[in-house]
Amino acid sequence: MTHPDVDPIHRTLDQGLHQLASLGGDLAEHANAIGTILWSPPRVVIVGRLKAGKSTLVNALIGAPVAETAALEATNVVTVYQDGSPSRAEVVGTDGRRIPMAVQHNDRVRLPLPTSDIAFVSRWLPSAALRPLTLIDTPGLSTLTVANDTATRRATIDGFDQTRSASVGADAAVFLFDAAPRRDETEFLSQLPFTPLTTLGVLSRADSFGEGALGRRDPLAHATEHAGRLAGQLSDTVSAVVPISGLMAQTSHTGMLTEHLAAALARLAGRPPLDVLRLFDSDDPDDVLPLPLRDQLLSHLGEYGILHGRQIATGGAAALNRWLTERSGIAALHHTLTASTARYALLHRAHRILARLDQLAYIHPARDQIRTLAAGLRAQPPMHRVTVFEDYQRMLRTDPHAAVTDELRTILTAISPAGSVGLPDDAPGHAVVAEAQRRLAMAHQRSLATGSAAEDAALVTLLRTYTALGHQQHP
Ligand SMILES: Nc1nc2c(ncn2[C@@H]2O[C@H](COP(=O)(O)OP(=O)(O)OP(=O)(O)O)[C@@H](O)[C@H]2O)c(=O)[nH]1
Ligand SMILES: [Mg+2]
Repeated sequence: MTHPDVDPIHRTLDQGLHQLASLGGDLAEHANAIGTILWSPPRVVIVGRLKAGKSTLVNALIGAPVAETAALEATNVVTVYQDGSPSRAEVVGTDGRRIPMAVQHNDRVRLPLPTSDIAFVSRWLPSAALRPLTLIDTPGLSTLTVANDTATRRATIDGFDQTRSASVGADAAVFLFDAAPRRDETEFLSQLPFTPLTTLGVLSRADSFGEGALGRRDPLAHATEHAGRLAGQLSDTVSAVVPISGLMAQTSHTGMLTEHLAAALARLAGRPPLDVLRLFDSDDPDDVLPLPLRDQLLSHLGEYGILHGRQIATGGAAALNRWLTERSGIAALHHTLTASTARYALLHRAHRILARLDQLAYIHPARDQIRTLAAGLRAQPPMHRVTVFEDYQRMLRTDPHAAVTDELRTILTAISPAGSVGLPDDAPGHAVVAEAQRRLAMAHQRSLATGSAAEDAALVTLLRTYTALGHQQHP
């Protein structure tokens, strides 16, 4: 992620907010409030079906067991995890009320309001992992638990339209599913204000994928293959699908694995696999492995971790931890999240800031000055990418399969001028100029008869982009 000090979008927005504050009156306060968005990391919301493994993954990403994952207990409030000291929490009511709460070490947060009156809980904890991204855990989507569904919807969808006090203000989503996502899940996702660029698919529970630990195929390899297929099928929804065993990642990343557990697991090395699983299926006392230890191994490692990790466990907890980390898929997820999803989440965050300015211009007596300021901000060269992103977002809603939508996405994902016009990154400069001019002519042609206001705006942006590319000297 780009450091805010050198990120030109960040710098431009910061200057804009200073200008806003200098307009005087209560605008300094407004500038400060909007500045809080600018100075906090982009926010990634984790969504998915009930028991998909969301909280487990949140713990693995944070590196501490802070989110509730008890097998019988579902997450029932939306919780925002952000870096900060001291460790504390604040409940935000659906009426906008904020109630601070102390948090005891490793203690559950006791909620001061009924869950139906809670918009979300803000939870601060000192964590380097939360510096680049704030993570938001949500109650699982399910037709069976309407109350939980409502909480997630309110915080992620409805909050955007209404007072915003009930909204957690997310910039990107991690969408968790096992096997294939169901229709109601993809429908829910399509209602979120995200794009495929700001939505990362995660195939969860990869360690029990397909036939599971005893199947003919390795479930992790099978899940990887399936994730690739799903990414193709879901390309209208997600940027990629990453397979993950949240359980193995959580155990290896939160200090849950102890030398004691590794030694217990090592005692099973060499036993036939069926014998091992039979032992875990029964409640019989066993001299080699007492019942409480068996339960602990199962809840920390799962069947796959037990069967395939027991030989490795003979080398000790550190070796087992390394193996769990490597097999879990957490590194790939982390990389995609911070290198790709976060990049677009930053654009979404800039969009949220501009939207707040627009909203302020709508209600404030100094509306003309604020409007001029916002327009001036949008016209600055570093903000061009944000405009492209906003147009892309609008086009996805209006006409996702239009050629214009595709061109906007190409520009957003390009890493070179050549890429922006759909050419290979190493295409020669004259070819880039020629293609930009060809696209410019096409955009002119198309702007004579557009289908919507969104397309009008998008074409203005495309014309600006191609005009610049068509005049430049490209190496
Ligand atoms: N084998 C296996 N089990 C997992 C994995 N991830 C989560 N689980 C188990 O699945 C159960 C539910 O996990 P949670 O992380 O609480 O799921 P959730 O999506 O947060 O659930 P809700 O908040 O109730 O919607 C727990 O018992 C986890 O230990 C995984 O990758 N592999
Ligand atoms: Mg949960």
